[in-house]
Amino acid sequence: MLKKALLLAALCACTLNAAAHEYQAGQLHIDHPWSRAMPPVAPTIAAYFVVHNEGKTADRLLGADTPIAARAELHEHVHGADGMMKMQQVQAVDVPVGGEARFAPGGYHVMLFELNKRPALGERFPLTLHFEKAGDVQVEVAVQADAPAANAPGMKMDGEHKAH
Ligand SMILES: [Cu+2]
Repeated sequence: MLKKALLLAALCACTLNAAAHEYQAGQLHIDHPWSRAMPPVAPTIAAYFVVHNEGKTADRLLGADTPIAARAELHEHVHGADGMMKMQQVQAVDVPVGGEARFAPGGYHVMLFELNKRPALGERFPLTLHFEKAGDVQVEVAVQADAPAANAPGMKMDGEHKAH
């Protein structure tokens, strides 16, 4: 019953905001994959999304690939010793039971290199996520000007508000 209500809320959000989309893959729920629209000269682009684990076993995101880029890497931003933000590749990102893996600007992201196509604002491109347990999950990444509202109706399902 609760599940049904949440689903309806999500559908309503989709009607109001055409860009909102989400995916269910077994115990994993993937919210709104998106990428910031970049100028055509940008050498790389980044993809963001949130993976919720609604099951009873932990999973891990091990990698990704997309037809629009030769290479996709999992990256995180870290504070360097000099106080500057820099990014580095990670081999896997945990999706804990009852928790989430949050890919967002300033944190984890899927970085795409050697682009053979630059999707324009308003377009979507396919991205396949490789999970250790859930296997391969294909999502569509929406190219938009700004980050999605984190607490838009239907987008936030765990009622959790993080300070950062
Ligand atoms: Cu990066």
